Amino acid sequence: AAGFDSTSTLEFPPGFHFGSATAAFQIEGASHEDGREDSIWDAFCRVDGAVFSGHDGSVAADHYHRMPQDVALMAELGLDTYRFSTSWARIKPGDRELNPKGLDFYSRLVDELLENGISPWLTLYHWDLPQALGERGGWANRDTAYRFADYALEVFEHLKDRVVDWTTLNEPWCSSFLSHAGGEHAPGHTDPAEAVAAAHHLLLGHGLATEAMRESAGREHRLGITLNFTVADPADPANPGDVDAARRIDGSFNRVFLDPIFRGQYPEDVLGDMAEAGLAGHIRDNDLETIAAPIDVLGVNYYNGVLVAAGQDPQGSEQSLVFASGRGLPRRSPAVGSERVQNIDRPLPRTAMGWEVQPEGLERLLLRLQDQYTGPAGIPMVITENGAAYDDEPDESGFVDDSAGRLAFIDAHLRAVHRAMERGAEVRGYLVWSLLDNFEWAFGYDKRFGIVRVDYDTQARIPKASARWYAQVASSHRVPAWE
Ligand code: GBH
Repeated sequence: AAGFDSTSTLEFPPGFHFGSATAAFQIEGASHEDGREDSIWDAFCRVDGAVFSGHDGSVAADHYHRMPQDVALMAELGLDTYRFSTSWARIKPGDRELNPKGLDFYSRLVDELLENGISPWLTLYHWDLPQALGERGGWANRDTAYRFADYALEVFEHLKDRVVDWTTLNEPWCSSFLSHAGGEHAPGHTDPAEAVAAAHHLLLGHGLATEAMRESAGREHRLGITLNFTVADPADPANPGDVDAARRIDGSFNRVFLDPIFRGQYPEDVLGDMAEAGLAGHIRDNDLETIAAPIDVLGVNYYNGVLVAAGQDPQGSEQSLVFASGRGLPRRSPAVGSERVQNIDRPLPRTAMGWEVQPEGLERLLLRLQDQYTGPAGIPMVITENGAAYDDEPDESGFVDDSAGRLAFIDAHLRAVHRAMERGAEVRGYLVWSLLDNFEWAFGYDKRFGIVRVDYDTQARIPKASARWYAQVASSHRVPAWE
């Protein structure tokens, strides 16, 4: 792997989990079968210009109909953990009565996994809010937090006999700032005031759900949340403006969620940065106690870091943190309170998403979380997502040799995890994003993150070189030296 030290073989402890991750809307399809109703993403996909080429989730990787084969594939690859999400719109469509057929799909999935020796890791919310709740304001409406806790408890009651690992939310930063301020994700709004409301209500929903599930849980259950992290470094560490830019990005991406969850308070500087958007106005008595309900594990999603400098208000400029995805909807910076920050390009390799490949950022992130958050709380971390999109070029048989891209990326990040563990970070597992090529949100099927290729014409699954390599890693608990 060019640029990374990959010359040694690394051993992971025997109990370390190697698995993969997916999300309901990105792979299932069958969007109106067996009582599933619209989610905000089904509706967003119908908005002109919202998703690349008008792609939608109606078929996706057809996992709803191919679930047993997909589980068999994971077993063949020797993966011991599978992180999936349940679709709220399938289980409790439109916030009505429980839909038994929707729930039954996940019950069968769990059985299938257990029969194949794979531990289910269940995420309750990976962005597919029922559209009926979206129409009532979605996460900007405080009531959605209570509806989420109701739904979470119902799923928990039905599957807690077989599922040990529970995650409330996947990446609340995306469901608040990217969705309500950045305009990039459903519902595609560009209102900072709405985004801070959504962020607080997502945290509240997480706390309420955690409290409800804890009440009903046994000692074996592990409850947690998954956050996405952006590691921000100042372009010039001696320039106070650049240092402040990095502080703001850290605040508006990372600490705005970490501090309420682990310390029961929003950081003062973040409250200040988000004062204009009105963050503090949403906090009611006891909210922060609820949000700080103890958790058992922190899910860490890491893709990239950024180098930042003080800048002008980036509205409409090239220099903002707004991702250059080239679609037609109005956008603004998702980084509420950090608008006057500019992104500085580094001479680093990039993935097909344009994200810089910076494995060393993951090492520092894990050590920092261990030191400041999870360590003091006495809980471990699991990498619940890490992976990369590359422009795959299949041969005639559909095989993709991604050894110089995705495989090298995963190799380098596993090495970073290993270094962090050697230096004291308690990391219990690594779940690669993703098992299958899938619906990459606003990018539709144009970006492929799978270690297994999906041929969208035939729905054939073809393991890429990275999948074969990862299978070796999982079975040997070793990352082999690069040849
Ligand atoms: C995850 O989100 C999702 O959980 C998953 O569903 C998705 O398919 C997967 O990643 C791949 O996208 O450098 O400032 O431009 C990713 C969250 C947040 C990661 C924004 C990259 C870029 C920030 N992303 N981040 S910046």
